[in-house]
Amino acid sequence: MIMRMKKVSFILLTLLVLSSVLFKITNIHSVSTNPETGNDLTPNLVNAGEEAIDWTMEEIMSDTSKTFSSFAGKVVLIDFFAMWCGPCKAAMPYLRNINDYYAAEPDFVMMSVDTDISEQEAAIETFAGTYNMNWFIFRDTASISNYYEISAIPTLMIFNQYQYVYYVEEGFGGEEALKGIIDELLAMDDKTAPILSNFESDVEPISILDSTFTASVDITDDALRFVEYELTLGSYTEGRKFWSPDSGKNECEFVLDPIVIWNETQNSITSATIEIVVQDFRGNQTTDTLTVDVAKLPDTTPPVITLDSVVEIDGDYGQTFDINVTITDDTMVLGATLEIWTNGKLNASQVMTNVGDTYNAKLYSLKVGPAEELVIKVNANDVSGKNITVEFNYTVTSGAAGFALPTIIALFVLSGIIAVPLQRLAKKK
Ligand SMILES: [Ca+2]
Ligand SMILES: [Ca+2]
Repeated sequence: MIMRMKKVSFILLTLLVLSSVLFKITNIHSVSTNPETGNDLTPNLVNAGEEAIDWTMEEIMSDTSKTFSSFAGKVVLIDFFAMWCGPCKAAMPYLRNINDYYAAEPDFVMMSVDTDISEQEAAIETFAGTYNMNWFIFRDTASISNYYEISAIPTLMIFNQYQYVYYVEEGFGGEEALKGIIDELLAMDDKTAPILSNFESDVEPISILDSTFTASVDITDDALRFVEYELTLGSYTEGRKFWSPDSGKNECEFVLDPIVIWNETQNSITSATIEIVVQDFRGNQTTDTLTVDVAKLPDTTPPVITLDSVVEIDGDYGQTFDINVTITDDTMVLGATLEIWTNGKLNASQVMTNVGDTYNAKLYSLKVGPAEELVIKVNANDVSGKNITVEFNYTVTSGAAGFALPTIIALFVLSGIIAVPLQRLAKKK
């Protein structure tokens, strides 16, 4: 019976804590300046793995100045709280349990940081007595909650012995979970640097037609602080950093712009390098470099454009034209636009959307008369910058929706060729 009562009250207390964990700060931390020193602090969304900021603040109960760097070598738990915060108060007995549990552990230290610096020292001392806070207490005069972008309290942060952020938790997730993380850090050896193997790309060679690829690597380590990739292709570089990833296989997808590959291969670049930097939570670092071939593909002809269909749809405010063309190229079409000209004037234009080789434009409410002669101009460019415009004559069917190819005559611009580069057309005008 007693056991059951204990269980029930434990569940109720847990529910109380969980139901109100995220209590939003509304009236503080809109400033990014330390109110006492006037120094600017740059707000910085913190990731597990990032370095801790050093600070100096006065510990309220002992009236002594402490710096964060003086706790190097210890696992540090910081509880961000305010006295007006109900969920913070609800978490205090559990924090007290954690502090008592590690009372004999020299490599652990706990502290509560009051995020509301309008709360006075004397009141905090009374509060500390009420909640048996027998650990370090600070008023956040160094604005570290601002630096770490704490937006809700309680927030708990755990730093490892090397002063890297190891864990961040909004709300209070539970005494046992926190003890599990602290134990993990106290037991962590992590003396050896990360070991890398099988660093490879799933595509080789990369080319303008095969420009998306994934670099992967097997990593062996106790705990990774970050994995960072930097790709270099001629003058082009692209970097990616993953904070605190799981140990094991690590992957990074690169989606290269075909134009970049085209330009670099024109400059006789034949390979890309990917440098990887991996660091563990002790600061041990391992690097490796992967070289991936890049193929230079010839691009000798401009895109070829054929008109597939023109469908007219009657509307109250004009005719809607739904136009499909097929565009192919010896390498890659980068984009296409369509224009409709009436009586030598531009009537409407649109960037075409595509699915595979089929490009579509849907132009709404065009003012065109029955049997009016239109010129449909389609411009396409390929990856090497070859640009072409093809013109098609079209006679409006005046409302009769349907496939209209029989009325289309391709306009000859040069003998034997139905298309010329746009620059040439422009010159003729
Ligand atoms: Ca290690
Ligand atoms: Ca081409």
